[in-house]
Amino acid sequence: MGVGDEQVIEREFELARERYAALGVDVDAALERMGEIAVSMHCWQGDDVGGFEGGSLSDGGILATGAYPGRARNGDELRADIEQALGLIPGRHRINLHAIYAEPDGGRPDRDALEPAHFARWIDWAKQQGLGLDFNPTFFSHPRAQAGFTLASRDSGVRRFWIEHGRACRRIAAHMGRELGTACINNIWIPDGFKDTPADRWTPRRLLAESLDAVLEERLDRSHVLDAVESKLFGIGSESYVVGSAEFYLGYAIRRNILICLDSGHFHPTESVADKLSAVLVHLDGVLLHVSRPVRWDSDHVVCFDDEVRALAGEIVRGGCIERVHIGLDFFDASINRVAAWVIGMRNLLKALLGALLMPNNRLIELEAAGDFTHRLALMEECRTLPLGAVWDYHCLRRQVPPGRGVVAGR
Ligand code: RNT
Ligand code: ZN
Repeated sequence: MGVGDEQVIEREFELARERYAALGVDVDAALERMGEIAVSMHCWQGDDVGGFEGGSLSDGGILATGAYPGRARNGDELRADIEQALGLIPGRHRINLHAIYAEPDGGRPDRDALEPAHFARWIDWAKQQGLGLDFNPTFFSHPRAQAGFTLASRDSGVRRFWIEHGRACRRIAAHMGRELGTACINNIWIPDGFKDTPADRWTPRRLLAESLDAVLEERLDRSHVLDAVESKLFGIGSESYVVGSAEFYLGYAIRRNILICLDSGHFHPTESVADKLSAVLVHLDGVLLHVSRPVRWDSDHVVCFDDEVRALAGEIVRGGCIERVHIGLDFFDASINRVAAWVIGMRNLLKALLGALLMPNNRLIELEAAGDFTHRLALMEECRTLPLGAVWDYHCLRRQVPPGRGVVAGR
């Protein structure tokens, strides 16, 4: 990127600004708002959801495929890779951790014995980098998850172990939130389910509700930790029945006034997660998003700048709910450069948000309210080819990260 390139980007930006202004869109205001958006980048893309426990790969319906070299093998490597990715992503963001990324000094505490101190390196690093942290208990990749059931297990010993893990993780998350001065979201996803048709769909769900109540029993300050529960349609080994289904967790989240986590890979392929925001936010204070890209099934591909992601961004912006929607990414692709996977996914999501901020949203809503659906469609379609790329490149330039042409240059 030379000075000449920068001048071209600035010229293109000026033209784009005029084009948007003609539609009543304030580009400067949109760029200002972009500076306030923090997306939670998932650490697990950096090592194929491996973690640092040294155990075997996931046993819980999670699988990263591919053999691209360079998987991070420890905390220092993972943090260095994250730093490299963040250096190519405009804005100030958050990092989403899992319990398997603990770094205890000597010894290997089991999951039920994890403590805030085991995450001291992450917390110190986050402070130094000015990053918020989010957290997840890890209910998979463990001998006690191998039978396919954790919090909903019929075995009370297994259940108790995972309840203790859940409790420990909430305390760790609250500690992170307190230390970093920004609430840490603690998201619960469990793999529990049946491969084949169950005879009793009721008992596991009753047990899960009881276990969750036990996990959430301790009162913790909501300015430090926010609890979330994540549903799923099916997974590997839970093709016929998932205990924590969408209805189960939506009901639970409403009853307990916690967040629901909507993962864009966890619904029927024709369902729109964008449509769900306005439905659940009527009843809940907030939502956690796991933005992902399903391909035929929940295959966790890198987020693309596709219609689904753009629709999601459009709903967040037009709904004026950006403060209530906590945005995180969730994908793991081991077949391409892992740092690039983060960069591409994060940039696509941010670009979609910028695109949504640059829509003539008030005009569209007015047209709809006036019953002018013809004009609404015409304007929506016209917006698809507005010069978003020019504004995006300028945004990147101002935030001191490579613009689009800079990211792919040299290859
Ligand atoms: C699994 C869920 C869950 C995980 C991460 C690693 O289907 O999407 O969010 O991907 O916690
Ligand atoms: Zn997820």
